[in-house]
Amino acid sequence: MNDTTGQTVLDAGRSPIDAQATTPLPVAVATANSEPKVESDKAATGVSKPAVADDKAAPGDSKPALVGDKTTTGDSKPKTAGDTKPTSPPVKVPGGNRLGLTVTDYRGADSTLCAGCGHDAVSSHIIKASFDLGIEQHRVAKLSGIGCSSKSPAYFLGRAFGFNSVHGRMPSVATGAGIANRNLILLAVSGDGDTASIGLGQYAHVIRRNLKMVYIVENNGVYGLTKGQFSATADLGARQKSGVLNELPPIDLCGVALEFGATFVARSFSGDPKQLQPLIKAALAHNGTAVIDVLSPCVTFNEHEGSTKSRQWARDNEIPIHSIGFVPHFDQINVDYDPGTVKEVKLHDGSRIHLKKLDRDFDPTDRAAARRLIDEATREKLFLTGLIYINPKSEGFTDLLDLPERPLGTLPDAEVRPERKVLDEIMESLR
Ligand SMILES: Cc1ncc(C[n+]2csc(CCOP(=O)(O)OP(=O)(O)O)c2C)c(N)n1
Ligand code: SF4
Ligand SMILES: [Mg+2]
Repeated sequence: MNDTTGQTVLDAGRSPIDAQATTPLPVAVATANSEPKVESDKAATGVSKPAVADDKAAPGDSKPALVGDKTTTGDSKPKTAGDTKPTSPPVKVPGGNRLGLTVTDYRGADSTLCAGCGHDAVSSHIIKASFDLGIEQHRVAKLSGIGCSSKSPAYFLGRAFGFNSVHGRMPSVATGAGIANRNLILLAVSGDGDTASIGLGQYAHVIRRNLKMVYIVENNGVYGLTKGQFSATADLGARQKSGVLNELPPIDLCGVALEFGATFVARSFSGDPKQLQPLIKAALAHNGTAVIDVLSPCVTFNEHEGSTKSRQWARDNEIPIHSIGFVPHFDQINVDYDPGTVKEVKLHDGSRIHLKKLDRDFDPTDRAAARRLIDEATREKLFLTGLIYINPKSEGFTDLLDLPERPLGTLPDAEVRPERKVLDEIMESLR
């Protein structure tokens, strides 16, 4: 994922969504083929293709083009990971975003997941959020481990870079990528097995380091890929389809994230685009590890009565703690919220999160309140969703490391390899 061209990369340390119109990507040429029509809000129930919730764009069917694809118009020069170098202005496309791209350009390959899988709905929300923000895909590294959830990065942002790691080891790969190129937008998708079971140690340390990344857990309470065994997030008393009872208490991924020092903790449901899409946008703007624990039902192995991770259960039990809006820093629109009922959280890049109070008075910048909320949810068996905690002044790991402005991956050999003489001196000093 390194920039192998040695090009100068400008504006290191800018926000992922801060490169307004600096690096327009090639615009896909419409072809007569393939991509199904964009679906509306019902997001991926009964379809195996990530539908794009709330989409009004996508004129015509256009197949996503690869970076540097010869069939594209505009700037067809290949882009390198994290490159923020300005090129030509965006080509205006009806219904296009600030880069001149349509929502279709943010899709990936056709999904091979089961029809109705919650993970496809999450992919559709990532597509829509990235389109809305005008994310530059060549700056994105999609990261995952192993599982149905971890397969899903193939189904969104088809022009981005990607790395499918060993089971539970995605955070290490993300850390390496983020350090090698601080301009990368790290967008990780994991599962409850990948994160709460085999990967719990890695989850703890990436959060503790506060690596700037979006960490989405598609949580279905089971190991979907290996046919539905309980994971460590399965609720006490939950039953498998076969009737097997779970007798172990669950690990609450938001609760432990707070314990590990997380600076952004949210919980949502794959079938709630109005809440999940602004949360994904806020996570992309956050300077640190942004955890979003998403209840994402496995319709094949955990959709029966007795499951506490089914679509019906989530619909019947979801209690949003606020309604959430996100205004990116480049958008100057006025938000129509009554004063006194809204909490505004300003992020380091100037983006704003608006939280409209519902039935409870909750301040997501108060860590102790966040802990109480999670305790209450566990005690009362409530499925409370929304932004649970955020530290708007969070400092990401690469800020702490005193790295040079220029991404390490772009430094020439002469600057990263010590001369023979220097190595000899080090060896000598160790004798
Ligand atoms: C080291 C290792 N151990 C076990 C497995 C088998 N395995 C593959 S996926 C998986 C669990 C996936 O569960 P989860 O992360 O919840 O993803 P889901 O399929 O539910 O989306 C397991 C145990 C493996 N691939 N590698
Ligand atoms: S087995 Fe479950 S988690 Fe995997 S694709 Fe099917 S529905 Fe989704
Ligand atoms: Mg799972």
